[in-house]
Amino acid sequence: MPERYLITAALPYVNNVPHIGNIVGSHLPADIFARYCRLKGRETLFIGGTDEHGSPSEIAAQKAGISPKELCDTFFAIHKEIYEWFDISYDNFSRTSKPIHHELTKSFFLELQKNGFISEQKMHMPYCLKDKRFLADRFVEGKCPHCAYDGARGDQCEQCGSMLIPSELIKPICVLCKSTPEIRETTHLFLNLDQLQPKLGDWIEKNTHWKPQVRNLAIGWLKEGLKKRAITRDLKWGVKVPIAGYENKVLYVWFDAPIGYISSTKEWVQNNSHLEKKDYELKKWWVDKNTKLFHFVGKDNIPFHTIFFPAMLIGEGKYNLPFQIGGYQFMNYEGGKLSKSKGHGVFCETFIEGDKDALPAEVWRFYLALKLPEVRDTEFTWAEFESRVNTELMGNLSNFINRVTSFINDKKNGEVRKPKKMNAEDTELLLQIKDYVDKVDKLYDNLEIVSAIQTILELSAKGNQYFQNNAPWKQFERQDAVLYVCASICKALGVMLTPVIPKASGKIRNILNLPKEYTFADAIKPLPENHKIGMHEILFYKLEAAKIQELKEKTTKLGKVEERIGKHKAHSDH
Ligand code: B3M
Ligand code: ZN
Repeated sequence: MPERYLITAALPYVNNVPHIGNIVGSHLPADIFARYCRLKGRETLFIGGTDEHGSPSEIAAQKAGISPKELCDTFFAIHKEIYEWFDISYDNFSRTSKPIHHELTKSFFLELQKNGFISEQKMHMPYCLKDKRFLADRFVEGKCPHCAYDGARGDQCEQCGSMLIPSELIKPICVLCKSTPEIRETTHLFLNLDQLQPKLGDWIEKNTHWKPQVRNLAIGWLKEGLKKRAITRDLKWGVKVPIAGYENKVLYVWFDAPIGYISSTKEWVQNNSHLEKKDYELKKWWVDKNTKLFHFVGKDNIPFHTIFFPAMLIGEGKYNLPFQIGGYQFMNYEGGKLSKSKGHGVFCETFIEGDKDALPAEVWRFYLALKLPEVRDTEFTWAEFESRVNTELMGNLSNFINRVTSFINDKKNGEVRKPKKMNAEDTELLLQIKDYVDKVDKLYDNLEIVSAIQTILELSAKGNQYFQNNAPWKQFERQDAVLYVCASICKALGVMLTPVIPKASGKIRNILNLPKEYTFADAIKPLPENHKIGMHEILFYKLEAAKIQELKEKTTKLGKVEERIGKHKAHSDH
Protein backbone atom coordinates (compact mmCIF):
# COMPACT_ATOMS: atom_id res chain seq x y z
CA MET A 1 0.00 0.00 0.00
CA PRO A 2 1.41 3.41 -0.89
CA GLU A 3 1.90 5.78 2.01
CA ARG A 4 -0.17 8.89 2.41
CA TYR A 5 1.21 12.09 3.90
CA LEU A 6 -0.80 14.41 6.10
CA ILE A 7 1.22 17.53 6.81
CA THR A 8 0.41 20.29 9.25
CA ALA A 9 2.03 23.58 10.18
CA ALA A 10 1.43 25.01 13.66
CA LEU A 11 -1.74 27.08 13.69
CA PRO A 12 -0.59 30.65 14.34
CA TYR A 13 -2.22 32.78 17.00
CA VAL A 14 -3.95 35.78 15.52
CA ASN A 15 -3.03 38.28 18.20
CA ASN A 16 -0.26 39.50 15.95
CA VAL A 17 1.17 39.32 12.45
CA PRO A 18 3.99 36.86 11.75
CA HIS A 19 7.61 37.90 11.43
CA ILE A 20 10.11 35.88 9.39
CA GLY A 21 10.87 33.73 12.44
CA ASN A 22 7.31 32.40 12.37
CA ILE A 23 7.66 31.59 8.68
CA VAL A 24 10.83 29.54 9.14
CA GLY A 25 9.46 27.87 12.28
CA SER A 26 6.58 26.08 10.57
CA HIS A 27 4.90 27.31 7.36
CA LEU A 28 7.94 27.27 5.09
CA PRO A 29 9.46 23.90 6.05
CA ALA A 30 5.98 22.32 6.04
CA ASP A 31 5.34 23.76 2.60
CA ILE A 32 8.67 22.57 1.24
CA PHE A 33 8.00 19.09 2.57
CA ALA A 34 4.43 19.06 1.22
CA ARG A 35 5.66 20.14 -2.21
CA TYR A 36 8.37 17.49 -2.07
CA CYS A 37 5.79 14.81 -1.24
CA ARG A 38 3.57 15.88 -4.14
CA LEU A 39 6.58 15.86 -6.45
CA LYS A 40 7.27 12.30 -5.37
CA GLY A 41 3.73 11.42 -6.42
CA ARG A 42 2.63 10.72 -2.85
CA GLU A 43 -0.97 11.31 -1.86
CA THR A 44 -0.53 14.47 0.18
CA LEU A 45 -2.71 16.81 2.19
CA PHE A 46 -1.34 20.01 3.71
CA ILE A 47 -3.48 21.45 6.47
CA GLY A 48 -3.35 24.72 8.37
CA GLY A 49 -5.40 27.47 9.89
CA THR A 50 -5.45 30.10 12.58
CA ASP A 51 -5.51 29.45 16.31
CA GLU A 52 -7.98 32.08 17.42
CA HIS A 53 -8.93 31.36 21.00
CA GLY A 54 -7.48 31.82 24.41
CA SER A 55 -5.71 34.54 26.28
CA PRO A 56 -3.51 35.78 23.38
CA SER A 57 -6.53 36.97 21.38
CA GLU A 58 -8.47 38.18 24.40
CA ILE A 59 -5.57 40.30 25.62
CA ALA A 60 -4.86 41.75 22.17
CA ALA A 61 -8.54 42.56 21.63
CA GLN A 62 -8.79 44.21 25.03
CA LYS A 63 -5.72 46.33 24.28
CA ALA A 64 -7.11 47.34 20.87
CA GLY A 65 -10.52 48.08 22.33
CA ILE A 66 -12.39 45.70 20.02
CA SER A 67 -14.03 42.32 20.45
CA PRO A 68 -11.98 39.13 20.07
CA LYS A 69 -14.14 38.21 17.07
CA GLU A 70 -13.34 41.50 15.32
CA LEU A 71 -9.66 41.10 16.12
CA CYS A 72 -9.58 37.56 14.75
CA ASP A 73 -11.45 38.47 11.56
CA THR A 74 -8.93 41.18 10.79
CA PHE A 75 -5.87 39.12 11.60
CA PHE A 76 -7.13 36.00 9.88
CA ALA A 77 -7.36 37.96 6.62
CA ILE A 78 -3.84 39.36 7.07
CA HIS A 79 -2.34 35.97 7.92
CA LYS A 80 -4.00 34.30 4.96
CA GLU A 81 -2.77 36.98 2.60
CA ILE A 82 0.79 36.63 3.89
CA TYR A 83 0.92 32.85 3.48
CA GLU A 84 -0.50 33.20 0.00
CA TRP A 85 2.13 35.80 -0.79
CA PHE A 86 4.79 33.33 0.35
CA ASP A 87 3.19 30.68 -1.86
CA ILE A 88 2.52 28.35 1.07
CA SER A 89 0.47 25.66 -0.64
CA TYR A 90 -2.12 24.87 2.02
CA ASP A 91 -4.85 22.56 0.78
CA ASN A 92 -7.03 24.04 3.49
CA PHE A 93 -6.46 27.01 5.77
CA SER A 94 -9.21 27.11 8.37
CA ARG A 95 -10.04 28.94 11.58
CA THR A 96 -10.60 27.49 15.04
CA SER A 97 -13.48 29.92 15.54
CA LYS A 98 -15.58 28.04 12.97
CA PRO A 99 -18.56 25.95 14.13
CA ILE A 100 -17.11 22.80 12.56
CA HIS A 101 -14.15 23.13 14.91
CA HIS A 102 -16.21 23.89 18.01
CA GLU A 103 -18.41 20.86 17.38
CA LEU A 104 -15.51 18.52 16.83
CA THR A 105 -13.67 19.82 19.91
CA LYS A 106 -16.72 19.26 22.11
CA SER A 107 -17.21 15.71 20.92
CA PHE A 108 -13.50 15.04 21.33
CA PHE A 109 -13.76 16.25 24.93
CA LEU A 110 -16.83 14.13 25.63
CA GLU A 111 -15.08 11.06 24.26
CA LEU A 112 -12.12 11.67 26.56
CA GLN A 113 -14.49 12.05 29.46
CA LYS A 114 -16.36 8.89 28.55
CA ASN A 115 -13.04 7.06 28.43
CA GLY A 116 -12.28 8.19 31.98
CA PHE A 117 -9.42 10.59 31.34
CA ILE A 118 -11.04 13.78 32.64
CA SER A 119 -11.31 14.74 36.28
CA GLU A 120 -12.46 17.72 38.26
CA GLN A 121 -10.21 19.42 40.78
CA LYS A 122 -9.96 22.53 42.83
CA MET A 123 -7.00 24.68 41.97
CA HIS A 124 -5.42 27.91 43.05
CA MET A 125 -5.39 30.60 40.43
CA PRO A 126 -4.22 34.21 40.44
CA TYR A 127 -7.15 36.61 40.62
CA CYS A 128 -6.78 40.31 39.81
CA LEU A 129 -8.73 42.49 42.23
CA LYS A 130 -8.59 45.51 39.94
CA ASP A 131 -9.71 43.73 36.76
CA LYS A 132 -12.01 41.45 38.77
CA ARG A 133 -11.05 38.30 36.93
CA PHE A 134 -9.00 35.15 37.16
CA LEU A 135 -5.76 35.49 35.26
CA ALA A 136 -5.52 32.54 32.95
CA ASP A 137 -2.41 31.67 30.92
CA ARG A 138 -0.98 34.79 29.33
CA PHE A 139 -2.97 37.15 31.52
CA VAL A 140 -0.30 36.59 34.13
CA GLU A 141 3.48 36.82 33.92
CA GLY A 142 6.27 36.23 36.40
CA LYS A 143 9.54 34.47 37.04
CA CYS A 144 9.89 30.91 35.73
CA PRO A 145 10.28 28.39 38.59
CA HIS A 146 12.53 26.24 36.39
CA CYS A 147 14.97 28.64 34.74
CA ALA A 148 14.29 31.93 36.59
CA TYR A 149 13.46 33.76 33.34
CA ASP A 150 11.62 36.94 34.24
CA GLY A 151 8.94 37.21 31.57
CA ALA A 152 7.50 33.67 31.83
CA ARG A 153 3.81 33.46 31.03
CA GLY A 154 1.17 31.62 33.02
CA ASP A 155 1.05 28.67 30.64
CA GLN A 156 4.62 28.41 29.42
CA CYS A 157 8.11 29.78 29.85
CA GLU A 158 9.38 31.13 26.56
CA GLN A 159 12.98 30.73 27.69
CA CYS A 160 13.14 27.06 28.73
CA GLY A 161 9.95 25.81 27.10
CA SER A 162 8.48 24.32 30.30
CA MET A 163 4.72 24.09 30.48
CA LEU A 164 3.58 26.01 33.55
CA ILE A 165 0.51 26.70 35.60
CA PRO A 166 -0.07 30.30 36.72
CA SER A 167 0.24 29.55 40.43
CA GLU A 168 3.79 28.25 39.88
CA LEU A 169 5.06 31.64 38.73
CA ILE A 170 7.29 33.49 41.14
CA LYS A 171 6.19 37.12 41.69
CA PRO A 172 3.19 37.00 39.35
CA ILE A 173 1.71 40.20 37.91
CA CYS A 174 -1.45 40.91 35.95
CA VAL A 175 -0.54 41.82 32.35
CA LEU A 176 -3.48 44.21 32.11
CA CYS A 177 -2.87 46.43 35.14
CA LYS A 178 0.52 45.22 36.42
CA SER A 179 -0.78 44.70 39.95
CA THR A 180 -0.04 41.64 42.05
CA PRO A 181 -2.92 39.20 41.94
CA GLU A 182 -4.20 37.29 44.92
CA ILE A 183 -4.57 33.54 44.82
CA ARG A 184 -8.11 32.19 44.86
CA GLU A 185 -9.61 28.78 44.70
CA THR A 186 -11.60 27.72 41.64
CA THR A 187 -12.73 24.43 40.14
CA HIS A 188 -11.52 23.17 36.77
CA LEU A 189 -11.50 20.10 34.57
CA PHE A 190 -8.23 18.27 34.11
CA LEU A 191 -6.76 15.91 31.56
CA ASN A 192 -5.30 12.97 33.45
CA LEU A 193 -1.86 12.99 31.93
CA ASP A 194 -0.56 10.86 34.80
CA GLN A 195 -2.95 8.11 33.81
CA LEU A 196 -1.97 8.44 30.14
CA GLN A 197 1.77 8.51 30.82
CA PRO A 198 2.48 4.75 30.51
CA LYS A 199 1.03 4.46 27.00
CA LEU A 200 2.48 7.79 25.97
CA GLY A 201 5.90 6.79 27.31
CA ASP A 202 5.90 3.49 25.38
CA TRP A 203 5.02 5.33 22.21
CA ILE A 204 7.70 8.01 22.65
CA GLU A 205 10.30 5.32 23.41
CA LYS A 206 9.48 3.65 20.12
CA ASN A 207 9.85 6.84 18.09
CA THR A 208 13.55 6.43 17.51
CA HIS A 209 13.19 8.13 14.10
CA TRP A 210 12.50 11.48 15.81
CA LYS A 211 15.25 14.08 15.75
CA PRO A 212 17.32 13.98 18.96
CA GLN A 213 16.43 17.59 19.79
CA VAL A 214 12.73 16.66 19.77
CA ARG A 215 12.88 13.21 21.33
CA ASN A 216 15.23 14.19 24.15
CA LEU A 217 12.94 17.02 25.21
CA ALA A 218 9.96 14.67 25.30
CA ILE A 219 11.87 12.05 27.28
CA GLY A 220 12.98 14.75 29.71
CA TRP A 221 9.39 15.75 30.46
CA LEU A 222 8.35 12.14 30.89
CA LYS A 223 11.14 11.65 33.41
CA GLU A 224 9.82 14.53 35.51
CA GLY A 225 6.52 12.66 35.63
CA LEU A 226 3.35 14.01 34.07
CA LYS A 227 0.73 15.63 36.25
CA LYS A 228 -2.94 16.19 35.56
CA ARG A 229 -3.32 19.40 33.56
CA ALA A 230 -6.21 21.84 33.63
CA ILE A 231 -8.07 22.01 30.32
CA THR A 232 -10.66 24.63 31.23
CA ARG A 233 -10.13 28.34 31.71
CA ASP A 234 -11.93 31.33 33.18
CA LEU A 235 -12.19 33.06 29.83
CA LYS A 236 -15.05 34.04 27.58
CA TRP A 237 -13.54 33.55 24.15
CA GLY A 238 -13.15 29.90 23.28
CA VAL A 239 -14.90 26.58 22.86
CA LYS A 240 -17.66 26.14 25.43
CA VAL A 241 -17.30 23.28 27.88
CA PRO A 242 -20.13 20.90 26.97
CA ILE A 243 -21.15 20.00 30.53
CA ALA A 244 -23.29 21.60 33.21
CA GLY A 245 -21.63 23.83 35.75
CA TYR A 246 -19.01 25.15 33.31
CA GLU A 247 -21.13 27.73 31.54
CA ASN A 248 -18.72 30.54 32.42
CA LYS A 249 -15.59 28.72 31.40
CA VAL A 250 -14.11 27.64 28.10
CA LEU A 251 -11.77 24.85 27.03
CA TYR A 252 -8.06 25.64 27.21
CA VAL A 253 -6.71 26.98 23.93
CA TRP A 254 -4.05 24.28 23.75
CA PHE A 255 -6.81 21.71 24.14
CA ASP A 256 -8.81 22.96 21.17
CA ALA A 257 -6.01 24.20 18.88
CA PRO A 258 -4.43 20.86 17.87
CA ILE A 259 -7.91 19.44 17.27
CA GLY A 260 -7.91 22.20 14.64
CA TYR A 261 -5.72 19.97 12.50
CA ILE A 262 -8.55 17.43 12.42
CA SER A 263 -11.36 19.97 11.95
CA SER A 264 -9.47 21.71 9.15
CA THR A 265 -9.10 18.33 7.44
CA LYS A 266 -12.79 17.71 7.97
CA GLU A 267 -13.62 21.06 6.42
CA TRP A 268 -11.42 20.24 3.44
CA VAL A 269 -13.26 16.93 3.02
CA GLN A 270 -16.61 18.72 3.12
CA ASN A 271 -15.55 21.42 0.67
CA ASN A 272 -14.42 18.88 -1.86
CA SER A 273 -17.89 17.80 -2.79
CA HIS A 274 -16.60 15.40 -5.41
CA LEU A 275 -15.63 13.25 -2.48
CA GLU A 276 -18.68 11.10 -2.10
CA LYS A 277 -17.65 9.09 0.87
CA LYS A 278 -16.94 11.88 3.34
CA ASP A 279 -16.65 9.72 6.44
CA TYR A 280 -14.32 7.42 4.62
CA GLU A 281 -12.21 10.38 3.45
CA LEU A 282 -11.73 11.75 6.95
CA LYS A 283 -10.86 8.29 8.24
CA LYS A 284 -8.43 7.85 5.40
CA TRP A 285 -6.43 10.84 6.63
CA TRP A 286 -6.78 10.45 10.38
CA VAL A 287 -7.42 6.78 11.13
CA ASP A 288 -5.91 4.69 8.33
CA LYS A 289 -2.52 3.40 9.37
CA ASN A 290 -1.05 4.04 5.93
CA THR A 291 -1.23 7.75 6.57
CA LYS A 292 1.81 9.38 8.10
CA LEU A 293 1.10 12.51 10.10
CA PHE A 294 3.82 15.17 10.11
CA HIS A 295 3.69 18.24 12.36
CA PHE A 296 5.93 21.24 11.73
CA VAL A 297 6.28 23.44 14.79
CA GLY A 298 8.60 25.89 16.50
CA LYS A 299 10.53 24.69 19.54
CA ASP A 300 8.19 26.31 22.05
CA ASN A 301 5.39 24.15 20.64
CA ILE A 302 7.27 20.87 20.96
CA PRO A 303 5.83 19.80 24.36
CA PHE A 304 2.32 20.25 23.06
CA HIS A 305 2.98 18.09 20.00
CA THR A 306 5.03 15.35 21.66
CA ILE A 307 3.20 15.11 24.99
CA PHE A 308 -0.06 16.99 25.32
CA PHE A 309 -1.77 16.39 21.95
CA PRO A 310 -0.58 12.77 21.60
CA ALA A 311 -1.90 12.12 25.12
CA MET A 312 -5.25 13.58 24.08
CA LEU A 313 -5.23 11.39 20.98
CA ILE A 314 -4.37 8.27 22.98
CA GLY A 315 -7.15 9.06 25.45
CA GLU A 316 -9.70 9.71 22.72
CA GLY A 317 -8.63 6.51 21.05
CA LYS A 318 -9.69 6.86 17.43
CA TYR A 319 -7.09 8.88 15.62
CA ASN A 320 -3.54 8.32 14.41
CA LEU A 321 -0.64 9.65 16.42
CA PRO A 322 1.92 11.84 14.70
CA PHE A 323 4.65 10.02 12.85
CA GLN A 324 7.13 12.86 12.80
CA ILE A 325 7.50 16.21 14.54
CA GLY A 326 9.69 18.72 12.77
CA GLY A 327 10.68 20.93 15.68
CA TYR A 328 12.43 24.17 14.72
CA GLN A 329 14.72 26.28 16.85
CA PHE A 330 14.56 30.06 16.63
CA MET A 331 15.81 32.44 14.00
CA ASN A 332 17.49 35.49 15.47
CA TYR A 333 17.85 38.81 13.76
CA GLU A 334 20.99 40.91 13.55
CA GLY A 335 22.49 39.84 16.85
CA GLY A 336 19.30 39.70 18.92
CA LYS A 337 15.98 37.99 19.28
CA LEU A 338 13.32 38.71 16.71
CA SER A 339 10.83 40.87 18.53
CA LYS A 340 7.72 42.58 17.34
CA SER A 341 7.34 44.65 20.48
CA LYS A 342 10.91 45.88 20.25
CA GLY A 343 10.52 46.43 16.50
CA HIS A 344 13.56 44.20 15.89
CA GLY A 345 13.17 41.99 12.81
CA VAL A 346 11.56 41.63 9.41
CA PHE A 347 7.79 41.91 9.62
CA CYS A 348 5.66 40.04 7.17
CA GLU A 349 2.77 42.49 6.93
CA THR A 350 5.17 44.80 5.12
CA PHE A 351 5.39 42.26 2.29
CA ILE A 352 1.73 42.71 1.44
CA GLU A 353 1.58 46.45 1.96
CA GLY A 354 2.66 48.97 -0.66
CA ASP A 355 4.90 47.48 -3.33
CA LYS A 356 4.14 43.77 -3.08
CA ASP A 357 6.74 42.97 -5.70
CA ALA A 358 9.55 44.84 -3.96
CA LEU A 359 11.31 41.51 -4.02
CA PRO A 360 9.72 38.27 -5.25
CA ALA A 361 8.69 35.86 -2.51
CA GLU A 362 10.94 33.23 -4.08
CA VAL A 363 14.05 35.17 -3.11
CA TRP A 364 12.86 35.20 0.50
CA ARG A 365 11.92 31.54 0.31
CA PHE A 366 15.36 30.66 -0.95
CA TYR A 367 17.29 32.52 1.71
CA LEU A 368 14.95 31.58 4.57
CA ALA A 369 15.04 27.92 3.55
CA LEU A 370 18.82 28.01 3.67
CA LYS A 371 18.57 29.43 7.19
CA LEU A 372 15.96 27.04 8.60
CA PRO A 373 16.87 26.51 12.26
CA GLU A 374 16.76 22.73 11.96
CA VAL A 375 19.28 21.87 14.63
CA ARG A 376 20.19 25.10 16.36
CA ASP A 377 19.20 28.75 16.29
CA THR A 378 20.20 30.62 13.15
CA GLU A 379 20.56 34.29 12.46
CA PHE A 380 19.21 36.53 9.74
CA THR A 381 21.56 39.32 8.71
CA TRP A 382 21.11 41.66 5.79
CA ALA A 383 24.76 41.29 4.82
CA GLU A 384 24.37 37.54 4.54
CA PHE A 385 21.03 37.85 2.81
CA GLU A 386 22.66 40.02 0.18
CA SER A 387 25.72 37.84 -0.27
CA ARG A 388 23.92 34.50 -0.43
CA VAL A 389 21.26 35.72 -2.79
CA ASN A 390 23.89 37.26 -5.03
CA THR A 391 26.45 34.48 -4.94
CA GLU A 392 24.28 31.38 -4.67
CA LEU A 393 20.88 32.08 -6.11
CA MET A 394 22.07 34.54 -8.74
CA GLY A 395 25.78 33.93 -9.33
CA ASN A 396 25.69 30.17 -9.09
CA LEU A 397 22.24 28.84 -9.97
CA SER A 398 20.52 31.43 -12.11
CA ASN A 399 23.75 32.22 -13.91
CA PHE A 400 24.44 28.58 -14.78
CA ILE A 401 20.99 28.02 -16.20
CA ASN A 402 21.15 31.23 -18.17
CA ARG A 403 24.65 30.57 -19.53
CA VAL A 404 23.75 27.10 -20.74
CA THR A 405 20.34 27.84 -22.19
CA SER A 406 21.28 31.14 -23.85
CA PHE A 407 24.28 29.40 -25.43
CA ILE A 408 22.06 26.62 -26.75
CA ASN A 409 19.64 29.18 -28.15
CA ASP A 410 22.25 31.54 -29.60
CA LYS A 411 24.71 29.03 -30.99
CA LYS A 412 22.80 25.80 -31.52
CA ASN A 413 19.46 27.06 -32.69
CA GLY A 414 17.90 25.86 -29.42
CA GLU A 415 18.74 22.23 -29.99
CA VAL A 416 20.34 19.86 -27.49
CA ARG A 417 21.87 17.11 -29.61
CA LYS A 418 22.54 13.66 -28.36
CA PRO A 419 26.38 13.57 -28.38
CA LYS A 420 28.16 11.08 -30.62
CA LYS A 421 31.28 11.13 -28.49
CA MET A 422 31.68 11.63 -24.76
CA ASN A 423 34.91 11.68 -22.80
CA ALA A 424 35.43 10.26 -19.31
CA GLU A 425 34.61 13.56 -17.60
CA ASP A 426 31.29 13.87 -19.44
CA THR A 427 30.20 10.31 -18.61
CA GLU A 428 31.32 10.65 -15.04
CA LEU A 429 29.38 13.90 -14.49
CA LEU A 430 26.29 12.52 -16.17
CA LEU A 431 26.39 9.58 -13.77
CA GLN A 432 27.01 11.87 -10.83
CA ILE A 433 23.70 13.65 -11.44
CA LYS A 434 21.98 10.52 -10.23
CA ASP A 435 24.05 10.44 -7.04
CA TYR A 436 23.15 14.05 -6.35
CA VAL A 437 19.48 13.44 -7.00
CA ASP A 438 19.42 10.36 -4.76
CA LYS A 439 21.14 12.27 -2.01
CA VAL A 440 18.77 15.24 -2.25
CA ASP A 441 15.81 12.87 -2.26
CA LYS A 442 16.92 11.28 1.02
CA LEU A 443 17.68 14.64 2.59
CA TYR A 444 14.25 16.09 1.81
CA ASP A 445 12.61 12.91 3.01
CA ASN A 446 14.53 13.16 6.26
CA LEU A 447 13.58 16.83 6.70
CA GLU A 448 17.16 17.96 6.19
CA ILE A 449 16.08 20.76 3.93
CA VAL A 450 19.14 22.97 4.42
CA SER A 451 21.49 20.16 3.35
CA ALA A 452 19.22 19.32 0.45
CA ILE A 453 19.52 22.86 -0.90
CA GLN A 454 23.26 22.94 -0.28
CA THR A 455 23.62 19.72 -2.24
CA ILE A 456 21.59 21.13 -5.12
CA LEU A 457 23.82 24.20 -5.14
CA GLU A 458 26.89 21.98 -5.18
CA LEU A 459 25.67 20.32 -8.35
CA SER A 460 25.02 23.71 -9.90
CA ALA A 461 28.52 24.90 -8.97
CA LYS A 462 29.92 21.75 -10.49
CA GLY A 463 28.00 22.41 -13.68
CA ASN A 464 29.34 25.97 -13.82
CA GLN A 465 32.89 24.77 -13.39
CA TYR A 466 32.52 22.11 -16.05
CA PHE A 467 30.98 24.55 -18.53
CA GLN A 468 33.81 27.00 -17.86
CA ASN A 469 36.59 24.40 -18.15
CA ASN A 470 35.21 22.83 -21.30
CA ALA A 471 34.57 26.20 -22.97
CA PRO A 472 32.07 25.17 -25.65
CA TRP A 473 32.52 28.62 -27.21
CA LYS A 474 36.02 27.61 -28.34
CA GLN A 475 36.02 23.82 -28.35
CA PHE A 476 33.50 23.27 -31.10
CA GLU A 477 34.03 19.52 -31.26
CA ARG A 478 33.07 19.29 -27.59
CA GLN A 479 29.87 21.30 -27.88
CA ASP A 480 27.29 18.51 -28.18
CA ALA A 481 28.64 16.54 -25.24
CA VAL A 482 29.11 19.54 -22.95
CA LEU A 483 25.72 21.05 -23.71
CA TYR A 484 23.98 17.72 -23.31
CA VAL A 485 25.52 17.20 -19.87
CA CYS A 486 24.82 20.80 -18.84
CA ALA A 487 21.20 20.73 -20.01
CA SER A 488 20.74 17.47 -18.07
CA ILE A 489 22.08 19.21 -14.97
CA CYS A 490 19.71 22.16 -15.54
CA LYS A 491 16.79 19.76 -15.66
CA ALA A 492 17.85 18.00 -12.46
CA LEU A 493 18.27 21.35 -10.71
CA GLY A 494 14.86 22.56 -11.85
CA VAL A 495 13.13 19.44 -10.57
CA MET A 496 14.95 19.32 -7.26
CA LEU A 497 14.33 23.00 -6.55
CA THR A 498 10.57 22.74 -7.09
CA PRO A 499 9.77 22.46 -3.35
CA VAL A 500 11.84 25.54 -2.48
CA ILE A 501 11.30 27.93 -5.39
CA PRO A 502 8.32 26.53 -7.27
CA LYS A 503 7.84 29.48 -9.61
CA ALA A 504 11.47 29.61 -10.71
CA SER A 505 11.39 25.84 -11.18
CA GLY A 506 8.40 26.28 -13.42
CA LYS A 507 10.38 28.81 -15.43
CA ILE A 508 13.27 26.39 -15.75
CA ARG A 509 10.81 23.81 -17.04
CA ASN A 510 9.54 26.28 -19.64
CA ILE A 511 13.02 27.28 -20.68
CA LEU A 512 13.90 23.62 -21.17
CA ASN A 513 10.58 23.03 -22.89
CA LEU A 514 9.67 20.04 -20.72
CA PRO A 515 6.20 18.64 -20.01
CA LYS A 516 3.95 20.64 -17.66
CA GLU A 517 4.11 18.48 -14.59
CA TYR A 518 7.42 17.40 -13.14
CA THR A 519 7.80 14.40 -10.90
CA PHE A 520 10.89 13.84 -8.82
CA ALA A 521 11.84 10.92 -11.07
CA ASP A 522 12.14 13.34 -14.03
CA ALA A 523 15.31 14.72 -12.47
CA ILE A 524 17.31 11.80 -13.85
CA LYS A 525 15.33 10.87 -16.94
CA PRO A 526 17.47 11.49 -20.03
CA LEU A 527 16.49 14.42 -22.21
CA PRO A 528 14.48 13.52 -25.30
CA GLU A 529 16.62 12.90 -28.41
CA ASN A 530 17.68 16.09 -30.15
CA HIS A 531 15.52 18.13 -27.88
CA LYS A 532 14.55 21.67 -28.74
CA ILE A 533 14.46 24.02 -25.74
CA GLY A 534 12.34 27.16 -25.26
CA MET A 535 13.38 30.77 -24.92
CA HIS A 536 15.85 31.50 -22.14
CA GLU A 537 15.14 34.15 -19.54
CA ILE A 538 16.93 35.40 -16.49
CA LEU A 539 15.60 33.77 -13.32
CA PHE A 540 16.93 36.10 -10.66
CA TYR A 541 18.60 39.48 -10.76
CA LYS A 542 21.48 40.72 -8.67
CA LEU A 543 20.48 42.59 -5.53
CA GLU A 544 22.16 45.97 -5.63
CA ALA A 545 23.14 47.62 -2.36
CA ALA A 546 20.59 50.40 -2.91
CA LYS A 547 17.84 47.83 -3.39
CA ILE A 548 18.80 46.10 -0.15
CA GLN A 549 18.67 49.40 1.65
CA GLU A 550 15.22 50.15 0.27
CA LEU A 551 14.00 46.68 1.16
CA LYS A 552 15.41 46.91 4.64
CA GLU A 553 13.62 50.18 5.23
CA LYS A 554 10.35 48.77 4.04
CA THR A 555 10.36 45.44 5.84
CA THR A 556 11.86 46.27 9.23
CA LYS A 557 9.40 49.00 10.11
CA LEU A 558 6.23 47.69 11.64
CA GLY A 559 3.43 47.66 9.09
CA LYS A 560 0.17 49.53 9.24
CA VAL A 561 -1.84 46.76 10.86
CA GLU A 562 -3.19 49.18 13.45
CA GLU A 563 -4.99 51.00 10.67
CA ARG A 564 -6.83 47.85 9.75
CA ILE A 565 -7.81 47.26 13.35
CA GLY A 566 -8.77 50.94 13.51
CA LYS A 567 -11.18 50.45 10.63
CA HIS A 568 -12.91 47.77 12.61
CA LYS A 569 -13.04 50.01 15.60
CA ALA A 570 -14.57 52.88 13.64
CA HIS A 571 -17.07 50.39 12.32
CA SER A 572 -18.13 49.03 15.66
CA ASP A 573 -18.44 52.51 17.15
CA HIS A 574 -21.45 53.19 14.95
N1 B3M B 1 -0.88 28.91 18.33
C1 B3M B 1 1.39 28.72 19.19
C2 B3M B 1 1.99 29.68 18.24
O1 B3M B 1 1.32 30.34 17.44
C3 B3M B 1 0.13 28.03 18.84
C4 B3M B 1 0.32 26.83 17.98
C5 B3M B 1 -0.87 25.95 17.96
S1 B3M B 1 -0.57 24.52 17.05
C6 B3M B 1 -1.90 23.52 17.32
O2 B3M B 1 3.19 29.80 18.35
ZN1 ZN C 1 11.77 28.81 32.32
